[in-house]
Amino acid sequence: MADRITAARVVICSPGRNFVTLVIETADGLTGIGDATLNGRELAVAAYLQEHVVPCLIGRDPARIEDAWQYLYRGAYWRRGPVTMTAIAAVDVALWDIKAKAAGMPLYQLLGGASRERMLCYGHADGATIAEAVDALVRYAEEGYRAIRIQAGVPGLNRIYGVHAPDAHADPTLPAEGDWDTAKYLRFAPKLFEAARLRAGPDIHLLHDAHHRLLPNEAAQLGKALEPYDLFWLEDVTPVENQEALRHVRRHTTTPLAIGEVLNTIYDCQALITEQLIDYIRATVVHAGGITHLRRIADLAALYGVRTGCHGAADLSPVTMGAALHFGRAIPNFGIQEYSIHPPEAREVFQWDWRFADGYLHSGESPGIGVTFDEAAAARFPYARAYLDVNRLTDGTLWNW
Ligand code: CS2
Ligand code: MG
Repeated sequence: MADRITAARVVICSPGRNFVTLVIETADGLTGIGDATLNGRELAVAAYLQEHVVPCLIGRDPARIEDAWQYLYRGAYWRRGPVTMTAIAAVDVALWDIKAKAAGMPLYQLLGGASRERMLCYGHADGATIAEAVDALVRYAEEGYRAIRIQAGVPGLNRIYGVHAPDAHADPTLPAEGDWDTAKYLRFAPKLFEAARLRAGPDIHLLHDAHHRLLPNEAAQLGKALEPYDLFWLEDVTPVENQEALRHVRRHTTTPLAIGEVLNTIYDCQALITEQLIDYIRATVVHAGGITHLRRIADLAALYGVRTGCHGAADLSPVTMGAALHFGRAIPNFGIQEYSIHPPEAREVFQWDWRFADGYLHSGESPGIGVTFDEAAAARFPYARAYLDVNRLTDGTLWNW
């Protein structure tokens, strides 16, 4: 007799920051969990799941993961987008968690077994000044990181992505406002990497996130200016909706490009990959439809020499990191996994068996995705509305953050 989904519920909690978790239970006594966190729009996904998806899950055979994916994608009629694909991802990961537990295997075994023993990862070295950022870089290198993203404040700018000024804003429940000046940034960035490469030496992989803020030719200028510093990747050089821009950037620089953390279906990634406009695809388990869909993206990328570089900021829950590491362990074209340290309170709600050692992340061997979720503990950390920053140019123009 096939198993049946008997219950599914959405739990929103805030152990250091907001997370949305889907819990699915079956008649055979199995429980699976999926991350449904969309930073700054958490309740949209929670409502999508609770009001529109959960009623359709009860009674379904949890083993039919592909059918569930197709049911939720095609059955919604309204397709794609971060809210829909994050909701589908949460169901997908929870069902893969259940399937692996039913098989008594760590998830990577169901995805084809290990293609590697460990996954290269990168941490975030941030600082208000070049000196502070490079000092942070050295600390990460001393901790064993082999790949480190470095972001620094830009002189004359008060609050930019990756470097948050203190007492950011009057009302913490509304978006704080960052400020931006591309000319200042383009003059500054090469100095940051000259100092970083000097202190880090030639072997540490240096990464940088331009965070969607440059126009196409500015992106080409930056990529070219950073070529002497041999970056592992330059991320989100320009807003990814305009993929024509990447053709221009690619014509002017060989600095490796990584894009895709805001993309959520293979269709959004298709031109970037098939025209080899990028070197790493950043789409992630939680925002790109789960294991089932991200595997399609990774397989397309493998045909074109594009490797994965999955998003892994702290606003993606430990559930996503667990699933991502099983995914990364199995696929042939794994590149690197972003690894942001979750708030310490998260450990009171989520327990995980993956671990960091010597610059790599190691998935665990427990059945499923290797993450557990304590709903009683979650209740101690109630949701509180929070937003990502918005960004303005110095003349007040609303800009990309
Ligand atoms: C960033 C993220 O980690 C990254 O590459 O782009 O920190 C991003 O700003 C957040 O995940 C948005 O919620
Ligand atoms: Mg990024």
